[in-house]
Amino acid sequence: MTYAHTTQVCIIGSGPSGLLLAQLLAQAGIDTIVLDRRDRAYIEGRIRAGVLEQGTITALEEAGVADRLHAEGLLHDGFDLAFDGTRHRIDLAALTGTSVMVYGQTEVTRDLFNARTAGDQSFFFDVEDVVPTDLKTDQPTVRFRKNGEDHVITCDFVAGCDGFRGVSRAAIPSHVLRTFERVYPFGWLGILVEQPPVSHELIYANHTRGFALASMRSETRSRHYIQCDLSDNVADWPDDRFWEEFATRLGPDTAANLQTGPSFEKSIAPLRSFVAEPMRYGNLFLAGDAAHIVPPTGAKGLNLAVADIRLLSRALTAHYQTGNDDYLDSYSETVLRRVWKVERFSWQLSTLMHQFPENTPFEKKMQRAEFDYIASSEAASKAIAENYVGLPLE
Ligand code: RFL
Ligand code: PHB
Repeated sequence: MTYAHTTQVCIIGSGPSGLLLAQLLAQAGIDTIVLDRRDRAYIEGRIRAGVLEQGTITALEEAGVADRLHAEGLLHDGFDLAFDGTRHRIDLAALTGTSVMVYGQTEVTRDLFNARTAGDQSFFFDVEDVVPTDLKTDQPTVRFRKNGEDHVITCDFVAGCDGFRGVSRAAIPSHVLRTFERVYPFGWLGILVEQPPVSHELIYANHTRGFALASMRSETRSRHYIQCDLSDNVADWPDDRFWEEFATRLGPDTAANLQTGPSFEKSIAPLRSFVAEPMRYGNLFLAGDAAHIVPPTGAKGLNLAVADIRLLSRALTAHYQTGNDDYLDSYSETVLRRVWKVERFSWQLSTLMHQFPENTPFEKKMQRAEFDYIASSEAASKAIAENYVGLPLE
């Protein structure tokens, strides 16, 4: 037997994109069903992004889920770029009049889950074999299996919020979809540790031995990263080895403030730039990592996903409340214009701040000259700052 469901918008994926869309649409009185192949505990446990742009904070405020963020988030007025031990502060507040907030993706996700009532039947977790079909019709369907039983959802729209490895993007025929990709020849090894931050702001460091980032989640919890080889495993990096390498890359002056301790999370993430065009196919709309990936150097992945959702929720709300489809029709083009600018920034900062195995001495000199230029030019610092705090929505 097949269980049949009907809704207005079927949302595939309950990461930050899918959860925020569900919340914003619910506020507009639009009915949704959200599917995820994982469960809530797994989704909340994924340690990922840590820096929120002002636009992301505004979106979370509009969604009614910003109380804890304002109580517990850390406002940052700047961050440091460091090159072989020389530090240059990017003064976000002075250069742009805006700050960013340090508040983990795990917390954003938990706040969004809490806003939806527990046991809400518009969520299906642990689903398998999700297949969106009939996307070019005005009655798309999404089939899936749960606990060995078949389900089919009939809807008006499908929102593909299922991340980079989801099924939504793959449902767009290859003659329609164009993809653009750059895979970087290294990864980031990240640890979480119950120790105070090295400095009260983030430090992105390029050292001859590779990149390092000193970040945080609170006044007592730090998140640190180092560039590692793609072939490395977590087991290759016991805590002692991590701390020694991290301290070396930060340089002695900064490392003097480093407090080490046992890590309680350690993972390796590859770095990738990726964009899929278009972000609409019939009544399927892609958002977040399902359509684009940035390397984490500019802290843009989560913020970009939230920007997509603000535009998608506006478009769907206009459709249901006024019958106006202009925003739906311009969604892909509007979003992609901004996506490419953010891709450019993330790629530029990644290119500046890492050691690339293929770099010749000339390219290393170019990196150093770019850093010296940024450090000596308010215009160059401002260009970094305005991208870091977040470009306008459109
Ligand atoms: P997500 O968070 O990947 O959520 C997608 C959801 O879809 C589900 N899913 C499916 N559900 C049903 N059927 C299927 N076939 C499905 N396939 C997948 C998944 O279980 C999941 O729950 O995408 P979303 O919502 O677009 O959010 C995007 C952000 O999560 C992402 O941009 C950032 O986390 C990127 N990112 C980072 N961004 C930063 O700004 N700073 C960081 O430090 C940072 N670190 C990271 C990251 C992404 C990582 N990934 C994707 C491997 C570190 C990692 C490891
Ligand atoms: C983090 O704290 O996880 C973080 C911060 C800034 C980045 C990337 C990751 O650019």
